Amino acid sequence: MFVDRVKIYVKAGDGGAGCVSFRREKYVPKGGPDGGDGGRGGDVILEVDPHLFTLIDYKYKPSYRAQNGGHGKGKKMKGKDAPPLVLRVPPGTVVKDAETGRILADLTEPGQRFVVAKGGRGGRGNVHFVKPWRQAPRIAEPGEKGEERWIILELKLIADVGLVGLPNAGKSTLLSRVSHAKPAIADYPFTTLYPVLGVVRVGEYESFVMADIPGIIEGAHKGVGLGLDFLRHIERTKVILQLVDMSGFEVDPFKAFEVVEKELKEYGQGLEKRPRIVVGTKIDAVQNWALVNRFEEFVKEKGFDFVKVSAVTGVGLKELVGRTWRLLKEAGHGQGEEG
Ligand SMILES: Nc1nc2c(ncn2[C@@H]2O[C@H](COP(=O)(O)OP(=O)(O)OP(=O)(O)O)[C@@H](O)[C@H]2O)c(=O)[nH]1
Ligand SMILES: [Mg+2]
Repeated sequence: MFVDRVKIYVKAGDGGAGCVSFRREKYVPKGGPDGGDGGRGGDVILEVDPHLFTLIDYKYKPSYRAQNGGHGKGKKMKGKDAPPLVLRVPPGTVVKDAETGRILADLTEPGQRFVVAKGGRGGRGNVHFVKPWRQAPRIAEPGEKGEERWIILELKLIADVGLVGLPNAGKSTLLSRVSHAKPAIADYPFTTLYPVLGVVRVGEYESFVMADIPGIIEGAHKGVGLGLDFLRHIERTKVILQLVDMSGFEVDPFKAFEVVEKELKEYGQGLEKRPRIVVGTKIDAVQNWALVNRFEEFVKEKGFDFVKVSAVTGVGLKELVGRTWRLLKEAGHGQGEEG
């Protein structure tokens, strides 16, 4: 199962208490104070693990507590510092404060860390409280409380290129043809229920990541179908490929184009202004070429590049990858990422 939004509770460890203690030695009836400090409570840390792709682990366990620091002891012994509690998250995890909705961190790089709740400092032992007028202090500090908060983890996948289109447009089939990804493919709408990423090779050394998301239908931005939630996963993409079924069996391409265009707009993140290529799919099964030609003109008038492909015969796939790559380059792909 794919989970891309969870609400969890995190609590850092409390600091250990400082100790009240006095030296006991032979022949020294009243030894001085020797109570040690408490140890630090453990932080709760989020860390990006590049091998994770979902937040599913957090769905079933919504609460996390780091250990408390050890209490101080006699003979000036300091309590043990508690280890941090490290929670692994997939790349692309946005961390929000559940109460205010404020974004606390956007975790994208493998190994990137964020302290989401800070452990409490240990309390000072009674050795620190000696004053000229108070040689035998019976006081020590309690440990500081560890921070606690409710947070929302929201996954926005990191991909360079996003595939959008009506259900059945051929998105998953395309991804399976240009990458090693094995998304579910079937002859009915809403086959894809969660995003799938694939790496598309361009030549020998270069590649980009393509995201297949569930089909979009009219009203997706209002929560109809599956589309709304998943548009989030193309928020980070630099290029959008809009797939339109050209076979003419089921859908009118003009209508198909407008529906998706509208949903991209309504989503509200400027997705409709992203560099985009319109891809005419299932070109091997075209019923009405006049319709295809009219649609091509319509798309070009709108200022988009148009590529005709067939995942069955392979026609146009190479060209599509090439043009996508060029558009990515223009959008600044790969800059500063080498080395
Ligand atoms: N003839 C032909 N059929 C295709 C082509 N590409 C996809 N199909 C068929 O179209 C149907 C839908 O393909 P999918 O790749 O599952 O479509 P999708 O856009 O991922 O659909 P959802 O996941 O429901 O949004 C399947 O039966 C595919 O075999 C193509 O190039 N030519
Ligand atoms: Mg699909």
